[in-house]
Amino acid sequence: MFLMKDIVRDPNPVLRATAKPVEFPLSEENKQLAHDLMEYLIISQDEEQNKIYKLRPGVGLAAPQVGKSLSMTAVLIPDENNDIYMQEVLINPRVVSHSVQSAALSEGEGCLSVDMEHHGYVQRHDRITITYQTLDGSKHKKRLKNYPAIVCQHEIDHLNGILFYDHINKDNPFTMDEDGILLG
Ligand code: UDB
Ligand code: ZN
Repeated sequence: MFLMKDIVRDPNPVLRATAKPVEFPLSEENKQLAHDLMEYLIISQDEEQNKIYKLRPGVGLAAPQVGKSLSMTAVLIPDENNDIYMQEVLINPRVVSHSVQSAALSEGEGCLSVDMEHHGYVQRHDRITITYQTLDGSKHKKRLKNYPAIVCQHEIDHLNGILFYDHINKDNPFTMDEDGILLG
């Protein structure tokens, strides 16, 4: 299992590399990686277990964040009732289309790999369509909006060497597009 010490921190160059596509059938090593990424999220969101292992509760964790430059990310996204909205290991994910309308979390963003705080609105697309593969190699297409769309954009950015603060306007961190919406 992954612990906080295994999570690579900015400015490690692996966080700025373009992740390699994952090939199918999945190697045993990559199956284990997929399992371990999701395991981190599950344990980190469990109030008893995250205390024991001192894990920071995460909604997404991408392979480059554990030092593997591979196009794979796990997401475990709760809904308003704290039920599971989306639990998936996304392999070779891509944003294939997106809304013109932008969105940002009103509280800004953080990252398990970024220890420094960066205040400001992280402007993203409010709605996206992604394609990805799952563990068995099957191909999927999914439409996402609002918070789940933000999380998936943050994670897919990791596979392209992009960190959340790259999207914050340097001169005016709290600017938003004309018709952009604030979430949360
Ligand atoms: C997070 N957590 O996981 F709904 F368990 C952030 C951190 C950086 C503050 C740990 C988070 O948003 N909290 C959260 C929300 C829940 C349930 C829960 C925890 N990430 C993931 C990350 O760094 N992935 O690379 C940062 C988020 C900022 C916007 C989307 C992802
Ligand atoms: Zn992150």
